[in-house]
Amino acid sequence: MAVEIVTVPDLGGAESVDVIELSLAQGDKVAIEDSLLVLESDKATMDVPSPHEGTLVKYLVADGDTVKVGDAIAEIETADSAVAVDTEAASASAPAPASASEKSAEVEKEVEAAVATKTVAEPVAEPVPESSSEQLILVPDIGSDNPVDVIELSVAVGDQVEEGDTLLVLESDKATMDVPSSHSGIVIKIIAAEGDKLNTGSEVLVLEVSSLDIKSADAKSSDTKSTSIESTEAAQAPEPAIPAPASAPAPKAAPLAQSQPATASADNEGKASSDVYAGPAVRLLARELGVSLEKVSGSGPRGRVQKDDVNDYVKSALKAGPASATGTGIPLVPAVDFSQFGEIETIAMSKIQKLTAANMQRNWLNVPHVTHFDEADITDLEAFRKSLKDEGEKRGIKVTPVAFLIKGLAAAMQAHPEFNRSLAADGEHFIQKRYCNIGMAVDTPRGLMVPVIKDANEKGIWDISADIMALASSARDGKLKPGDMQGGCFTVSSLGAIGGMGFTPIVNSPEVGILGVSKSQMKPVWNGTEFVPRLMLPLCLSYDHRVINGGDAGRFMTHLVKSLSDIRHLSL
Ligand code: CAO
Repeated sequence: MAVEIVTVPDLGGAESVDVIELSLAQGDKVAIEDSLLVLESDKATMDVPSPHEGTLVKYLVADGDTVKVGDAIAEIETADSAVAVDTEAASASAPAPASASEKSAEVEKEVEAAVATKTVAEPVAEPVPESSSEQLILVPDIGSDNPVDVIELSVAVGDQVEEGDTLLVLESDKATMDVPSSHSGIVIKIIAAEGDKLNTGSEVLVLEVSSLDIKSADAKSSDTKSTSIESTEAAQAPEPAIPAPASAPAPKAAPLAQSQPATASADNEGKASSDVYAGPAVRLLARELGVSLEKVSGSGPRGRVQKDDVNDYVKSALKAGPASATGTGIPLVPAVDFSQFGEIETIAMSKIQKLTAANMQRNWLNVPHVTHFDEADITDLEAFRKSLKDEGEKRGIKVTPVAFLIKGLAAAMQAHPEFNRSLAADGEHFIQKRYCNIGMAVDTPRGLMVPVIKDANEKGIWDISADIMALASSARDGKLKPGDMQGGCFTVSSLGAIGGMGFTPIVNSPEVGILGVSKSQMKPVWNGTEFVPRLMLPLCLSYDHRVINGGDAGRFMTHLVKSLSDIRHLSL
């Protein structure tokens, strides 16, 4: 065990900087490269990564202190006493710290680039012939050989930009920087794209500039002392974007306490993410979590977004549930205290009821439903079914209309295979199933269960009826096995024994269709010359309109109605 003192690394020319955030708490475990604290000059904000692994004993500075290179900032208790305190010493010491020192050296280099950008590269423009009106803008010296990400393009083709306007925002894992325009002009071509990795000298965009603007930019560039930008066509150096946005006072002009209470939170709604006041580590975290920084309120000094703000944003998004996480913005139903209106009892939902509730809500929200209504003349089917009664008693099988429905559905699905599809997870493919399993909703005391009749297309009425009986009784007795409820392609929900004229069942996604069946009734039907009494069965087909069109549904239902009305079709 040893206690190591961490000091302020090379600030790349900045004489002193402010401590604006202590990233850890006393006693926290710290890994190499974890941010210990955040420093801010008037040009950049930078995380100071830990060169050691261990436990934070204490900070030797406080939020708001001004520090300079070499100042002690924290004590870290390490297991390995060989770890050196400063990065140069570290590079000359043990192998483990060597990797830290390499990284620290890299960090220093990038910090230098971020902090000292003004000295590295004041506005520089290439000598351009007076007649030229197109200006190719390149990435200036970014102070590192490592490519950096384009995280935001701040202009579009056709935009008028003024000299100094931000053209795009670059980000390494240690610093974020704006690339300002070296000229005024109109953007006529954008070469770089968001997500590209760029190096010093990479092409950014082309501006159309007036020759006057070119001369004025040249005049400025001739005063420049820059030595790093070799390209004659480079834009002016990147301005660190992390410092406070224009509205926030610079630290030296207005100390934190005077500008805004530290507890104030900044509403970043409506800002571009590059305009949000946040450090590189926070930006990296937000990117990793897929959080748009402009949606996060900053609770740090001057509204700076901190890691906790990003984490809190994610937590509240998750708490709000899938509806709001997926952006559907479903408002919550307010909780009501019903006891104020009379006596109440709170009843715990069964596991099945909870699952059903979640599945119904998921399917209702995800599937664009349409319900198609029709009725089948089952007068002959019913006469035939009744004729099977004696045979059924001998076999111990009761045949109900549901068996014919399942048989009819399997045939209709074979004739119209789009009803035996699912939408692939990528939303760009259909999965066509070559098997045909039909789920059957069963009303049980514990809730709704949907066992599956396997290979319904290969079974006759006796086998299907036997399956219905066995599965319905297992469901009611709570004896269904998980395999009994898996692999369904389509569902039938029969309320025929209960009543009703029709209903709109909810598709059991990822299936694409469900057939609701209501109670058959004798109705007067016009046969062309007279009204005759016929037993009519109401059918309600709900389907996923992402996969099934209205025409498909009409053809499917017509096929089904025809085969139920004349069951000889089922034998074809
Ligand atoms: N019209 C008129 N009578 C019908 C009928 C219909 N559409 N369907 C069935 N029947 C009659 C049968 O003819 C039978 O009567 P008989 O005994 O006189 O012949 C009786 O109803 C049988 O009913 P059942 O419910 O015992 O059997 P079933 O095969 O018709 O249905 C099952 C099985 C499991 C589908 C059913 O019991 C069930 O649980 N249905 C509820 C489904 C449900 O809850 N859906 C809603 C889901 S969304 O909330």
